[in-house]
Amino acid sequence: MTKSDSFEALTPETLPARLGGLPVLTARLGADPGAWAVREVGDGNLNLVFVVEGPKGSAVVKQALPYVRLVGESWPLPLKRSFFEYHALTRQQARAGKGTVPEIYHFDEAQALIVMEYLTPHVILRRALIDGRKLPRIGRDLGLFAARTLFRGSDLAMTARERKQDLALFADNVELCDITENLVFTDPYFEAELNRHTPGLEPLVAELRADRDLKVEAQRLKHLFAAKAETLLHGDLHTGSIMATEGDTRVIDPEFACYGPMAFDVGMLLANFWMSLFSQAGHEEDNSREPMRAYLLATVTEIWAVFRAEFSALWRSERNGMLYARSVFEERGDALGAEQALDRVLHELWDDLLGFAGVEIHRRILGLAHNADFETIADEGLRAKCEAPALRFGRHLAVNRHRIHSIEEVNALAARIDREARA
Ligand code: SR1
Ligand code: MG
Repeated sequence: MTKSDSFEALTPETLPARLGGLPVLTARLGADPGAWAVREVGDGNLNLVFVVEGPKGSAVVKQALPYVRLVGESWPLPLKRSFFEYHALTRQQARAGKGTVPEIYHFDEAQALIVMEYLTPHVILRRALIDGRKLPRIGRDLGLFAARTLFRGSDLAMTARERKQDLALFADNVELCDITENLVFTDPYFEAELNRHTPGLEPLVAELRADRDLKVEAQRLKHLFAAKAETLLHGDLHTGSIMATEGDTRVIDPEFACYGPMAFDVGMLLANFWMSLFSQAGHEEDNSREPMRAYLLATVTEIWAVFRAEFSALWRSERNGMLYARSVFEERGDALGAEQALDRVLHELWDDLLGFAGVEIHRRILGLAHNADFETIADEGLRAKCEAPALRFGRHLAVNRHRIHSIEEVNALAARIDREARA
């Protein structure tokens, strides 16, 4: 990690001269920066992303901007988010394993930039799902990633001192947490200034914003997100934060990392697969997306099954932290007690992830930051027809989360609501 001069945003033209002296880059790309080809490829809401290719190899340079790219300079955002992203990536790699996130080559705190592996021929998972591509590994890889990062970043695995020190480090990621707190849990449920929705949804939007049970549940979930500092979250684990090929899955972009409830990451992740399901009709020609729908639901089932199995295995083998101490259970001959406690923890996680999934769906359709699954449906009438059942499904999850018992039940409901909307 190095510090250099005061912040200045890179451009494709200035990058070779400004970073040409970095040994990590010259070693990887070639010694002559004049021979590097640079292109800016950032299509997210916040940052600059450059792909740099030289005679010997390639790298990505990601740089934070002092404002929200999606909105402009009127919404300032601190550069320190790249510090949290860098630290989250190092922890995720340690907890989930090498090859689950991009390899980090260099971090410059003052320039808010991270130099990392260029993932190629990877594609953003969301884009692949829009295109109807079925990537066979993602269910297993994402279930493992979530279980390992969430378990190993919590008091189940860490000592109290270790976790509290880490909690203190990430507690300063205030502004990005604030974005999540407002954009996910609050803005969708009233006429917030930056909200927008597809024309035609007005009656349903009004119904949802007048729905007291939904509003109370969304605020209970916000309370949980803000108050339950259970583990280090990725914080923005949607299908746009995943790059994949047929044989490899990488999780990127953890700048929203903060301590929060385990269920948040899992809920956001599953919500994005369900949204993909509801959006398929907008990308379909001649009923061709039926196998894709089956694949999406099977992937949801697999993520949850792999997550549960891995979390349970870690509970049995690596539960050496402050919580649910072995001295109370196994070491007293009460292994069954530890299993009972595991069931309770998983049950609570399940209830909460459904709620987080519900509000994530709402905010991607009603709030500021929409997702490409729906946004790329050019015909607004068709888009609204895809979004409306997703909104109803999200409402059902958020309000009824304590009364839903299995992933099969949720998937069957999603499939039915989607089918009926297309009939
Ligand atoms: C102003 S940032 C909007 C959204 O983009 C990011 O990807 C996060 O999802 C955030 O909520
Ligand atoms: Mg992002």
